Amino acid sequence: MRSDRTSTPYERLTRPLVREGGELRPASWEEALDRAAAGFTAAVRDHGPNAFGMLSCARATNEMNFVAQKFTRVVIGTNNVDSCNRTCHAPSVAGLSAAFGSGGGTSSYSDVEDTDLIIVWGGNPRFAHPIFFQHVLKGVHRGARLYVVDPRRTSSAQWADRWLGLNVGTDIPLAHAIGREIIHAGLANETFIRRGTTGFEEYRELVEPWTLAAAEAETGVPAEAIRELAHAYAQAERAQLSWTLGITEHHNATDNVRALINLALLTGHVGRHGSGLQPLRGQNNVQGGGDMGAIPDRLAGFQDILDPQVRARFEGVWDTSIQPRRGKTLTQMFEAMDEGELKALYVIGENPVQSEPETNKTVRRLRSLDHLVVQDIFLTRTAEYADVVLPASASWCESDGTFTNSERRVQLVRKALDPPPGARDDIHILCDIAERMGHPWSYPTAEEVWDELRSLSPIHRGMSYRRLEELHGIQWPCYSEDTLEPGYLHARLWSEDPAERGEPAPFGLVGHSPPVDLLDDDYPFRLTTGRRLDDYNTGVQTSGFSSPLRRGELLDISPEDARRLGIADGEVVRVASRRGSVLVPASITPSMREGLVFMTFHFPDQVDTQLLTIDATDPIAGTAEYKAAAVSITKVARPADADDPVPAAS
Ligand SMILES: Nc1nc2c(c(=O)[nH]1)N[C@H]1C(S)=C(S)[C@@H](COP(=O)(O)OP(=O)(O)OC[C@H]3O[C@@H](n4cnc5c(=O)[nH]c(N)nc54)[C@H](O)[C@@H]3O)O[C@H]1N2
Ligand SMILES: Nc1nc2c(c(=O)[nH]1)N[C@H]1C(S)=C(S)[C@@H](COP(=O)(O)OP(=O)(O)OC[C@H]3O[C@@H](n4cnc5c(=O)[nH]c(N)nc54)[C@H](O)[C@@H]3O)O[C@H]1N2
Ligand SMILES: [Mo]
Repeated sequence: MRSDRTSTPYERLTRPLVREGGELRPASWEEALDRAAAGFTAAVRDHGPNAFGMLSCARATNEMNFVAQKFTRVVIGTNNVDSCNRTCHAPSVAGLSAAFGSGGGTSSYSDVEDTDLIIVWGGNPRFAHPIFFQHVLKGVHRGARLYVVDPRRTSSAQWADRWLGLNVGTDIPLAHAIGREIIHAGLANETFIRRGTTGFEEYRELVEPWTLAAAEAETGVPAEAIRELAHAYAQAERAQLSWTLGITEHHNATDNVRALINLALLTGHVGRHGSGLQPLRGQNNVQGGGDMGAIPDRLAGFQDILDPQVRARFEGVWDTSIQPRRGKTLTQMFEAMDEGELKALYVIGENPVQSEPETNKTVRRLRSLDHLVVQDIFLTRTAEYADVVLPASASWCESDGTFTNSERRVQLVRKALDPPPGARDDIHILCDIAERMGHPWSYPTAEEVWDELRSLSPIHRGMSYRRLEELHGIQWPCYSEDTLEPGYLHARLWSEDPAERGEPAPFGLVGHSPPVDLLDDDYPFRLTTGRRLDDYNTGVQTSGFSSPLRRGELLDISPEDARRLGIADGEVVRVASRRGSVLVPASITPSMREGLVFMTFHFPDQVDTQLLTIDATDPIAGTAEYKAAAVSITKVARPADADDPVPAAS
């Protein structure tokens, strides 16, 4: 049920805390660091290094992420390091890697300004990626057509030439029908298919059943709109396809990504200026965190942990041996807590209690740990379960370092403010714990971390701080200090010379699989969750300001459904899934389709949306199906009938 915590702003952490007699109490840095290190040492001694897990912060710098993964691999000796990339774009990385051998988006923001057609598929950049959306609008201003594929008519869709409002979880039928229509209309790019791809014949057979009529029945999108998009995309000289969580937060997310990539392979809309594929990464440095190796299967620069030569290079520089196997993903770390296999967790700048699906399960799992260390700038709900809480400085304004954005551009950030007294830089905290565990590292400046990274990661080698400053950022790959690569990837696939072309991109042979949480008479509404403009993720960093636009958590519902259920605007309703229920004010929203409702997860202290979401995950990437829960909606006759407090609409 609902938490009894109020939505008061979070206070900046200024003192370490340690648990004593069940309560957190203030402690000196010495005591807190000793406790943190002792707990990790004990877990490794008693259960081995794989009983440890690290969640690294996607808001913090590349340098901090590099040190966090090095701590995991060298001080502890495991590859169990991951971040919130798992909850958003791990499927994009997996799908792009399977097709092209590397997991980054293929284009630059400038490609979006200089193109003929832009598809925004399963994303709402007007709210969630406003800077990218400015580039989209520039493209539109210069004549590009804009298509938006989203179950909701979002504020991004309101700028589009055409909005395709599909049923949640039917992206593969829609993509396959577009592919089939392109093939049948003779609009496939035969040159590119021959040179740059494999598996076209199998793909053609796979999509054959998805006629326009079959796709209309499954997706709810009119056949004529599907046909229009297919023809427009295939006939455009240049076209950009970008996607976000509407594609990746599903139990079959990697398949979804492959289905979209297929469309680019079919039309040759990749590997050229103005044509490409763009997953818009979520947190400010989630791209960089992965690039630094803060993921369980890759060392810095997307180098495969299973490759002995790669490991040998890192082992030489770090004077250690790296386990020749993939570590646990964030999802697998939580599952391993159930089995008693994961005993110690170091959480730097993540709030899983409020960001993971099924809150009750997450709390039970964290309670099963022997040792939980949380290093954050605020006392989060996750920190409330910690044995040690360490107050950090905020990377984005209180540290030096670099960030990497969605177009793979590495940019310098400079410290602008001093952290509050008592808080310490993330890298220094990591080094203080490493020292207590027998690894006296010294990184007096972020630049020293960066130079170590450059010595190990070929795609970053040419990016000295001096050059990053001079050029206002550099996109990877950048192999040497006197070269720059084009801003788009995979031009090689167009080459006439097979040797230069290298590995072709395979079509992804993926089938449709509807959402796990089925709709039935008891749970007839499809709940999808996502973001609003004025708030950020679990609300920790945005709870402290007021804005006339912020109205707290709301259930967006179509006027037709509201009328049928007799619900007035602002009236509190009960929303229940097979896992839990919450009370939330309804917001009658004309842009919602019938049968669909929407909530955020920005106000967990007011309404805990994660009580409703389902822990069904993509088997390849581990991402949860946040975008598709089955729920019921009932009127709460009088607030007094409610067995828990009713949140007010404001
Ligand atoms: N203001 C703000 N900006 C943010 C954030 C924030 O919290 N607030 N968070 C950041 C983070 S971490 C991330 S990952 C990004 C996320 O950025 P987005 O992915 O753009 O954000 P969401 O609102 O989660 O989801 C996008 C859209 O997916 C649609 N959708 C749901 N189900 C489906 C489906 O089955 N198919 C299709 N095609 N679409 C579907 C939803 O209706 C929604 O409009 O935003 C980042 N930017
Ligand atoms: N229902 C539902 N759930 C979702 C999603 C959804 O669409 N629907 N989206 C998922 C997605 S895409 C994401 S990314 C996750 C987000 O999940 P989380 O990453 O767990 O949530 P945030 O609120 O972004 O938490 C960030 C934390 O980092 C801390 N922090 C910020 N800067 C620093 C720093 O420099 N150093 C340190 N040490 N800490 C710092 C903040 O104080 C905050 O506590 O949620 C996921 N959960
Ligand atoms: Mo995200």
